[in-house]
Amino acid sequence: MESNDSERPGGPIPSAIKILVAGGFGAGKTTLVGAVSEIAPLSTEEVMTEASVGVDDLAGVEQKETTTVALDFGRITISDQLVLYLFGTPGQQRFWFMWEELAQGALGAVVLADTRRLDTCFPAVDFFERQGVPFVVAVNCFDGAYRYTEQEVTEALTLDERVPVLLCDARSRASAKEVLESLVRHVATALAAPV
Ligand SMILES: Nc1nc2c(ncn2[C@@H]2O[C@H](COP(=O)(O)OP(=O)(O)OP(=O)(O)O)[C@@H](O)[C@H]2O)c(=O)[nH]1
Ligand SMILES: [Mg+2]
Repeated sequence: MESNDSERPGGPIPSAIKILVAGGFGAGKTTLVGAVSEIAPLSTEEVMTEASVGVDDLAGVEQKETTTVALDFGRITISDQLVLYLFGTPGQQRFWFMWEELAQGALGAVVLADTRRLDTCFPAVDFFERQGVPFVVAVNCFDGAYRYTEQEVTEALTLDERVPVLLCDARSRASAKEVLESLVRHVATALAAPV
């Protein structure tokens, strides 16, 4: 018997896609995944101890007490047809070797930029450009930090003009959802017209 998805009780099964949330150390990746996830987010936070002094670059984020050592995981339903599985990457350089593995099968990425230390997202931008994974840059506007315009960020990071840049607040579900919706549109455009 032929099965028809749209006749399934509860409607069609949504497509699930994998999205990475990357960026520099302390940019707010774990915060964003936690703010937007509709399931209790999985996180792998460890307390930073004195052993990390001289290893982890805490300049600009001196208040930070924990750090992601493996990944963050969350889920968000965008529509009846689309569910995103979010994988937050660890930001510290000593864990970058995991990015390649986490990127397997990812259709898109959010590069979270820190307004206090914009340069720390360069490696993530570089990584996705090299992997050919479409990404958006979301600038997490920390309180009291300089407010860049989208154009300034595009220029500072020498981004392709087509890469969407958004200002966001990683603590806000609505703001984080907007970032992800923008990414979904960008991925759809990139899939329709690959460069
Ligand atoms: N004021 C402010 N604080 C924020 C914002 N986003 C995150 N934070 C705080 O900044 C700190 C670091 O955030 P995390 O989400 O742990 O950063 P991360 O990018 O996951 O860090 P790593 O995994 O260690 O690379 C936390 O204490 C957050 O509460 C923001 O938009 N504004
Ligand atoms: Mg984290």
